[in-house]
Amino acid sequence: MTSYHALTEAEAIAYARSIPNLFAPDSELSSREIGDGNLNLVFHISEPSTGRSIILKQALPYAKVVGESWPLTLDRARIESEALMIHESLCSDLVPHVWAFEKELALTVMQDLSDHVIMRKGLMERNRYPLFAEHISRFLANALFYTSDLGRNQQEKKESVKQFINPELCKITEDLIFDDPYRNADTNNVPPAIMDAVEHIWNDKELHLEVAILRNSFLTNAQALLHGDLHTGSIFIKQDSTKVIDPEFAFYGPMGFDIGAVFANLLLNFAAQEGWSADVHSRADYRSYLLATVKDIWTRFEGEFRSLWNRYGVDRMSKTDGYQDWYIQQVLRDTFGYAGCKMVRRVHGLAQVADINQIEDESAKERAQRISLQLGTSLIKHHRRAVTIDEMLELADKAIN
Ligand code: SR1
Ligand code: MG
Repeated sequence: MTSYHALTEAEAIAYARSIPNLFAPDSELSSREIGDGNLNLVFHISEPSTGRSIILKQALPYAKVVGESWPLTLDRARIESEALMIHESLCSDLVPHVWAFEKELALTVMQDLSDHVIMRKGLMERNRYPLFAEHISRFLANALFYTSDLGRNQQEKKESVKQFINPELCKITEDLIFDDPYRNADTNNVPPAIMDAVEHIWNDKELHLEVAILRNSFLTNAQALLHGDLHTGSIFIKQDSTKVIDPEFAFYGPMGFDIGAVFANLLLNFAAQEGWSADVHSRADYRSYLLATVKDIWTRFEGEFRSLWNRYGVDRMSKTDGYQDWYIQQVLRDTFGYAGCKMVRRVHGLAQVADINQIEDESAKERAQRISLQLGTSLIKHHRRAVTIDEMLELADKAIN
């Protein structure tokens, strides 16, 4: 058995060659390390003679974004490959296929999606994806319903909760999303121009209470198997296809955390529009598209989730009159709150977003940061009162006016 070490490109090629039925044993293969995320090595292996290609993703024993001083469990590679396989069993067209997982090397062999782009990049180029709302709402409804106590035998679900205990990756979220942005933490990366707004957040006790409530639910509410990091950098997209990747943060938590992550990242792009187009009409138009997408996703998610519940619900008590409406309302409220937390952490926390940070004009960047903080904090403060998705769109409109 090969003991763990970070693969070189030559070793990645040798490993790819050893996988049965993928490449001819003597064929020419080339490898490029293309990982641009915060945590892993990603090798793109291709066979020029046939055009065939695969991805080898290897977890590093530390967080690449910080360096070797931040050790990180390799078990996240197992979690990721097992979550991908569950997602594939529930919505096979919306995730990459996993061919193999090598535990010792923390290495997953999966479908190459280079014909797609990372959605964050696509949104920064202001592309539109007409099928995205249908795709992501179907992914969310199926992945969340069938792994919850509504769609699954409750004892089997508990076994699955055990399988996805993910303490180290959850700790990253507990700190970077639900703690550090609300105090003067060393991990923060505060843009000097908005120090006043950030200090306001550090001193806002009403806000801290709402964040503590959301953090409590993240810590304790094992509602469904979450992707756990469903931002637009975890989505590969093209006009007719969407693929959800990278579920290494997967664990059982509150459904609204995943839905909120998608909305937060659409809204961060919404906030950044003044940095990406000088034309008032065109950015207003793209902002309307982003808000319409948020509404479309929620509406479709709710419809699909209710329909799965009505057709395939396994729990007698969940059929009690009024329970489904109450449940969906709680998910919506969580979605508001987590969307807000996920916006705030991307402005002055450790890991930020290119939608904002790559804006060249300093005043447009500052405006994007301020809009994101304004909208993020208002979503958090409003979350326990939210009744319809339209309120999210209204808060977004208010933040830019
Ligand atoms: C140390 S990891 C920083 C961030 O990158 C991941 O994508 C997660 O969002 C995490 O919080
Ligand atoms: Mg990731």
